[in-house]
Amino acid sequence: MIVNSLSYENFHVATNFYSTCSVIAEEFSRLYCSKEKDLYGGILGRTSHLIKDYDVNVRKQVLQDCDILLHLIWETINIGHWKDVDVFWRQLYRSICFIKSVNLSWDDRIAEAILSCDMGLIMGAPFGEELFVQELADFLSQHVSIDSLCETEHEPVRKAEFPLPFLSNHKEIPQVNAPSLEKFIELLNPSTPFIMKNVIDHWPAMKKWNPSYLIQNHGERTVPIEIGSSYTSEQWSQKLLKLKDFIRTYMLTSSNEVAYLAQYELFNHITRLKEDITPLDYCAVSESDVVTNCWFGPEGTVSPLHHDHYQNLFCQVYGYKRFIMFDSHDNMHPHQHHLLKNTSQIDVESPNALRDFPDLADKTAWIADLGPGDVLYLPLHWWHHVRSLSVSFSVSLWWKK
Ligand SMILES: O=C(O)CCC(=O)C(=O)O
Repeated sequence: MIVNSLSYENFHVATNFYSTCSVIAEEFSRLYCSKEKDLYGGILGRTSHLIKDYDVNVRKQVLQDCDILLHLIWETINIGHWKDVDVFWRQLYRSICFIKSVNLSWDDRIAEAILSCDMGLIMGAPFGEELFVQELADFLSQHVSIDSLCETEHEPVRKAEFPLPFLSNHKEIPQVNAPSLEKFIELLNPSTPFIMKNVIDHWPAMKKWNPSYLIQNHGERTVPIEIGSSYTSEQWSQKLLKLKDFIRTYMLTSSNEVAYLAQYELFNHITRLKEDITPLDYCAVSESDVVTNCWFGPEGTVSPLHHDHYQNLFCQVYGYKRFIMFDSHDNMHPHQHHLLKNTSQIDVESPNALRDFPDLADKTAWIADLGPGDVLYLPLHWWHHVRSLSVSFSVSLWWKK
């Protein structure tokens, strides 16, 4: 049992998680009994009862109940369109994953317990649990031993030589050293990109985040990974992978496939990582909550030319990336399909780009090669094509003004 090998303080933490489970199961069983009066309410009622009794012998039964419920809910949440699924099912899914995880951890099945939390975080929805699931996963992943192989030794990252595409007009991006907030607001005025230096150098992430650190500290965590050279390609797919397997397969060994942890709110999932960054004062200008996404992948990831409905402060923490950008007013021939309306049909790296889209010759490509510590300001709706020139970890801060 994990608690036997841990301190009193951790025993206390684990016990708290356990009693929280009983409250959650009871609450859901009450909701279900009134909402559907069916199987779910019945099983949950029994689960909450079993948890309350807090008897080692009932854990097997609780785990069985959890598996039955997860199986049933899985079917419900995966039928039809994801957006049409009542959030209630996803909340229930996350809460059962939590209960299952606590029970597994009491049996010292730590890797399975972490996986259960992660499944709840990825497929489920928050149920007002104030980060219980994230905390449990963080707590457990500090007590799981990751086999430390020599391959995880950290080596300095090198930037690949990648030829610039043949585009008629290039423009270098201006650089500015750690501007004050007032200066930053002034710089926003022409609505053109610029790079800020020395604004994130103090982030602990700048020293910590590298493949070896991430394997050793968060390797057991499961995350959604995109497979394929770009989201517009036909072979594109998604899978759930443990961070250690993602890194080992796609970054530490050569692979024919490109895989990318792309545009993912990783800090809502692995909350401990959030301690490694500090919010930027510049985001104070935002009129709504800042959306923080992580982008982690090997050399060769490509985000095809597209634009977003946000202003962006793109923070390059580890490795190198190349941005090729065009003004928001340029017609970059977006796809017709409503799902790809923000994505251009132009592959700016293709040798045929100018032949296929001759008006590209009239447009200016703003090019920025970002390295560790660089923060790029990318204005609202500016088109951008992004390629990683090494293993790379970036954090984008999307905001509105
Ligand atoms: O880094 C990337 O691959 C794409 C980044 C991006 O599109 C964004 O931050 O909006």
